[in-house]
Amino acid sequence: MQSFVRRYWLPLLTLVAIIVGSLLPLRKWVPSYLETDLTNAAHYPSGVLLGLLLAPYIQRNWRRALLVAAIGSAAFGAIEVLQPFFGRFQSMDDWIKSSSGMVIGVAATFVRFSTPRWVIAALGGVALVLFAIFVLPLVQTLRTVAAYEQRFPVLADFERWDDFLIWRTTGHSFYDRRENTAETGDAASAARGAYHAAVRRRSEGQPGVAVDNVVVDWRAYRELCFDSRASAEPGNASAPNQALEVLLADNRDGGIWHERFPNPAYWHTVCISLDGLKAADGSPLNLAHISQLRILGSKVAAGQGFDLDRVYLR
Ligand SMILES: [Ca+2]
Repeated sequence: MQSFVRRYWLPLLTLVAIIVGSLLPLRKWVPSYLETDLTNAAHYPSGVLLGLLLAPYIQRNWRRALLVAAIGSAAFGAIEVLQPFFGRFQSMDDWIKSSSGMVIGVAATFVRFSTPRWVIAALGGVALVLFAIFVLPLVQTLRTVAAYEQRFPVLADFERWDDFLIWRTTGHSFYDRRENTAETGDAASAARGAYHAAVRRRSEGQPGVAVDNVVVDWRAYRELCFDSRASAEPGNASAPNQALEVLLADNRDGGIWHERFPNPAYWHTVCISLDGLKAADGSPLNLAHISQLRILGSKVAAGQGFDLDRVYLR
């Protein structure tokens, strides 16, 4: 046993680190908007690493490789079973990520100079695709956070594609970046810049956009303002009666404020006083930790929606 530990201390230490990392209450140290992406991103590389570190034991022996893969998958399964007892989420997906990483790592230990090029290319290709699927969402989230913080207190102006990273559409909505035309060529539209976002529905229903999981303290600001208009597209019969519903949620369960505002078919600015906003249960909204802002239009036919430009705090 002692010689086993002495020989395989590195993979054993890695396994212990993976177990500890999987059971620590991450929420205490990691911002909530990063937790999911961060843990998702960690599973696959840790599996690959463990598989690779066991190369001295596997020694290109298929029976040992199968044994390592089986024991490794069982260990990752056991971690998922234990996680709820340590305040972490249990997920079949996580087990698949860790185990597929392990299988890739173990398979890579068989590669040598004489291995046919196409086998190496195929293995490398699969490893890269899995890496992209599991790890890139974290990179995307970090980019989003950086873009948001750089722009703050302007939450969107749709002059650059960054805003389309930050703002996601809700339900079956989609949106485009549209040029501001001469029709909006007044001083106010000049302040809005050259582009706006056209939020539309793929099928009948409420078009909408939301920004979430990006936490900057809003307490220093008095108002949330945004420029909008009902979709001016031909055949939009609902335009004169359109309304926009604005929803703000803080980091508490049920910490949600929402209200409806008329949205005529011409550009106008809506400003909402942040002073004294209350959640549904009557408690003040926590402006230090707004976790979501959602702007939803009235129910419209497919292809219809609303236009949105500068969303900002002041
Ligand atoms: Ca703009």
